[in-house]
Amino acid sequence: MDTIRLTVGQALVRFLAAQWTERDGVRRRAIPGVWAIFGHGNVAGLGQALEELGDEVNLPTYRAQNEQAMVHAAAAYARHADRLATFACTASIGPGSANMLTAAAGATVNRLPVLLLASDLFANRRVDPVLQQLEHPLEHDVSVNDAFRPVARFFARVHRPEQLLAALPEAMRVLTDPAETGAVVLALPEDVQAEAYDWPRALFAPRTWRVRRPPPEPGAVAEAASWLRGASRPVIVAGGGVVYSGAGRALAAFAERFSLPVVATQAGKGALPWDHPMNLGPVGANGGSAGNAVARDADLVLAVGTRLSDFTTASMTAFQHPQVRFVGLNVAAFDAHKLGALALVADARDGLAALHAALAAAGTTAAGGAPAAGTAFAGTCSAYRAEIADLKHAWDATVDDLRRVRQPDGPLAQAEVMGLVNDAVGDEAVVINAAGTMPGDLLKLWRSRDPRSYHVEYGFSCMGYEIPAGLGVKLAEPTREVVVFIGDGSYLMLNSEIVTAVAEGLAFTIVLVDNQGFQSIHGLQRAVGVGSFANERRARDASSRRLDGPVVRVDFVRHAEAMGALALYAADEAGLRRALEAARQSQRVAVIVVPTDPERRVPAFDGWWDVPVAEVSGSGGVREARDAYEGAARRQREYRAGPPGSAAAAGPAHEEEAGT
Ligand SMILES: Cc1ncc(C[n+]2csc(CCOP(=O)(O)OP(=O)(O)O)c2C)c(N)n1
Ligand SMILES: [Mg+2]
Repeated sequence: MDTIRLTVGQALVRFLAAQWTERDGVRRRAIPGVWAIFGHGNVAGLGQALEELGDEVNLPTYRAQNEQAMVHAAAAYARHADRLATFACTASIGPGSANMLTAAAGATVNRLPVLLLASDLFANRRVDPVLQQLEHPLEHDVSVNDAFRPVARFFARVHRPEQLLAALPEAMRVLTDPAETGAVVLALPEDVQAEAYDWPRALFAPRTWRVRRPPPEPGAVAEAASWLRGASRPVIVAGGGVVYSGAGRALAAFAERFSLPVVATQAGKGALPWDHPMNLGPVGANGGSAGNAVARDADLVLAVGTRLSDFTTASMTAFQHPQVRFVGLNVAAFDAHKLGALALVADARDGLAALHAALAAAGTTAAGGAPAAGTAFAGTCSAYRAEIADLKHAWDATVDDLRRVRQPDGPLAQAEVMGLVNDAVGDEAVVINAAGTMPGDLLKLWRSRDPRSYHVEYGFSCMGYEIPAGLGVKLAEPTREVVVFIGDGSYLMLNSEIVTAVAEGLAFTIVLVDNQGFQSIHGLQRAVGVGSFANERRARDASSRRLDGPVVRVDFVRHAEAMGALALYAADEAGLRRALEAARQSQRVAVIVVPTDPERRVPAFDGWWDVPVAEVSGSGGVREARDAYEGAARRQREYRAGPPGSAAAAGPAHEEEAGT
């Protein structure tokens, strides 16, 4: 056999550089780069290999400030690249690798590929314990990296070099499979990384991973089409899967042809342009008036590419029609079957095209052999269409009104800030956010034109995702304008990748909304009957002994400036306009600090979120909140058992008798 002698680190570098993905005839590098923070666990292994071979094979190394952040950056890159490419991340043993854990879970929750090369303790155990080794008294092979197992979609500890021959193809298969993807972890002992082996040369030949578009089962398509034809108030819920599969055009064509309203989740927003006549805006706990109205009365919900999280279902209260039925179109069977749905396990784009064709065909036969109406399905009835148009019109007017600046002299309301920023950067810039009050407000108020222009991580809603995601998106599409919205709380948690943006010359705008604390949770806290407690950024008061003293002032402008950013303060409307202009002209990362009034909040539009309130309490406020909670929870529905009487409906045409 033709072999080449390389260390495990060198073999990994050569292998990763040779991996490609292909979809719809477009081929691209699967792993175009590596994020790294070195320590003794990887500096002599993978670090040596990246230095010696990285340039030769065109696998550049990016040096982050925080391991969690580099995994966020990789996940954001993958999301912006429709999951067709991602970064590898190498971290040292112990704390370095453990720091990747949070973002690994975030990637898996959001169904985004990231390849984590976590360094591990000596396989040969000549040194035991090595610095930073977790010593388990009973299980000698346990390390901190075992904590990745529940959050990873694939995990392999490579004790011997030749194990890579089995592990690498599995890792690539999971990374490039749209249904299985998530965090892939290779735990690499410090000694093994530097160990040499005679590898078959074929391992390093270019290899292309075809990203599959599984077709739907014809029987399921026919049944779903017959359900749609029979529905009088159907609605489509568009999730992230619509975006990743590039199904925007198929969705628009389908919705237009049959006059089907479309509502969006956080990951699906942007699948249709905001001003598309069938786009009724967001649905669920953070939904708008139009989206939640059609959802409430829908008798058929076609859920496409969505995980149907509690925010989408408004904690199981969004869909109130007594006979509501669900069709789940999803590449992952796990998601397609949620809410007792008729499952179409398929690629979103091809699944929609199949449904489109089935509905358009004349004389479609309904499931179970019952003939449907003999003519082609023209779409929903005119009364429903008129209702859709009215709802859309009213919702657009509400958004205009919420964004309108009422207090130009400041402090601005968050909604006003969003309107001003959106107007300045347009609807094609990428907006990024993840946690706090902003995801809900952006979902309602931000206007995006295309699927990549809205990037809010709301699967894990991980504080600290925001700025690293700016790096990831900028690396994925350097020419597109990027605006990162970040709260003061998230900024204080993870701001250090500003230094990386400076080092890499990545210019984007960070809008830091300073409302002096964790105001989302502060609002929630008061809604569940608890008073203000440990959420605002306040000093400990000497007499109350609580954190209700004066606000702790933080000079965010000087802080950002100290890291090398262009830093600006925008106290009012005119100031924000000026700062946005300066930031957009800037060749380096810019931070605009905007103080806002936390009490001028965006209202809810019939959206509810289940946050259980204390069942007993000495506080009247808590007891009142509990009563309100119990009242609201009565609207929760159990969808998974199926609509009432559904078992008797359309059974199969022919049933085989059970064997006797
Ligand atoms: C890593 C992490 N820890 C805790 C939370 C829970 N949490 C959600 S929002 C929030 C406060 C965010 O504060 P800030 O960034 O200032 O945004 P604001 O709520 O004020 O809009 C917290 C603590 C989280 N989402 N992520
Ligand atoms: Mg805040």
